[in-house]
Amino acid sequence: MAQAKKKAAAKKPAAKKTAAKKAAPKKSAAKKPAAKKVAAKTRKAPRTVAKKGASNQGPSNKTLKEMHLKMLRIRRFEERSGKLMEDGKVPGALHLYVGQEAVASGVMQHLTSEDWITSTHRGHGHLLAKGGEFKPMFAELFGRSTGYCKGKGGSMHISNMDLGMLGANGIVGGGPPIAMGAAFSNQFQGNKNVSVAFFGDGASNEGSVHEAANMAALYKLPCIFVCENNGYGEYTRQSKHQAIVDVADRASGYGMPGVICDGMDVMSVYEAAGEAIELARSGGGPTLLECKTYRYYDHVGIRGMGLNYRTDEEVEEWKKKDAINNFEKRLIQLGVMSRKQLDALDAKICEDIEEAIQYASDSPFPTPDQLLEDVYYVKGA
Ligand SMILES: Cc1ncc(C[n+]2csc(CCOP(=O)(O)OP(=O)(O)O)c2C)c(N)n1
Ligand SMILES: [Mg+2]
Repeated sequence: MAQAKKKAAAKKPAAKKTAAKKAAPKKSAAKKPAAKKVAAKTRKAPRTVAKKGASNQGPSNKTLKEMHLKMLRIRRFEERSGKLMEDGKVPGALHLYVGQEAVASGVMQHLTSEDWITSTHRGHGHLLAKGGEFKPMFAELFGRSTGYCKGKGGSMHISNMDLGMLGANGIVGGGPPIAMGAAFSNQFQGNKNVSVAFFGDGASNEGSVHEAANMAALYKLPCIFVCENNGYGEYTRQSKHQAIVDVADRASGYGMPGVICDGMDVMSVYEAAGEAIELARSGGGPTLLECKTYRYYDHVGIRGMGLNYRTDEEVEEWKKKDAINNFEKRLIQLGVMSRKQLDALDAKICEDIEEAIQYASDSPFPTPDQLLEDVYYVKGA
């Protein structure tokens, strides 16, 4: 049903769908306050709320285990990286992805290394879920020549073309136009690959995001716009930076389906992303997928509690929905993994991380003569 609605929406030309035209009569517009007009428009959006939990033909045990592994690798990598930053071992700022693991893991489960993604300033989780390895990731964070970008990208510009990761990005809203361009290239080449743009609720206000979404819908590009709505843009609550509650409501304005899913539930993300990616692969064009989620730590660094822009109670409430804890309970209930197996896996991940940190620490920094290698510059300029 949800699928049918979305497909119907995708078939209609964008111009016919715009609620703005229907709300045009000046008389009623003059009488109604602006807030009511917005509400009327959003009700007409081709938005669906993704169903919670598994469908009848649920994913295999292998898939469930892979998604769990992705989430746990991200959690442990991020917690350890945050501590290293606090200890002064990582130069610069780290934006941790802890709390949002279900989004990257549920989406990436449907992608291969041939599919492209663009990331954000909070990008470690995206790269790990796309197949990133601990050693070159820590090395990159440490600025070493064995890192994914030979130590010249760091946390906020980490990328790897072999894995289809077009880059984390220090420019908020910088990813979607790149993902849209990659989707254009896929369409032009006639392959079945898709690109996925991850961006935040804050970024959803950027002109670059609107422009990319507009073009993607116009050309029916195989591009999925995944908004990770964690309720804050830096230190500003969502209600203080945009007048809408659901970013997915903007989808109708672009001319694409909008879908909301529970970004704390990897199954919810997996299902919703699966439908959107399938639609894009089969030539049905883009989807705006909004994942409602939360970051446990501060905008930067590893401090989580006692912050002046959100309450500790709010953090505790979200932690009750923790994607990993709840999914582990489900895996045990389903008999997919035992507590003992889960603990052993956790210990192995932590061990691999320590080994990777040692590797990164022992790696050399790039030398001054390598300064201009692998970077774009115009000679003599
Ligand atoms: C173009 C641009 N404007 C402003 C900033 C400063 N800035 C860095 S992160 C951020 C907030 C982004 O919020 P959101 O997109 O919701 O991502 P989140 O941090 O919540 O993951 C801002 C405004 C920036 N880096 N780039
Ligand atoms: Mg945000």
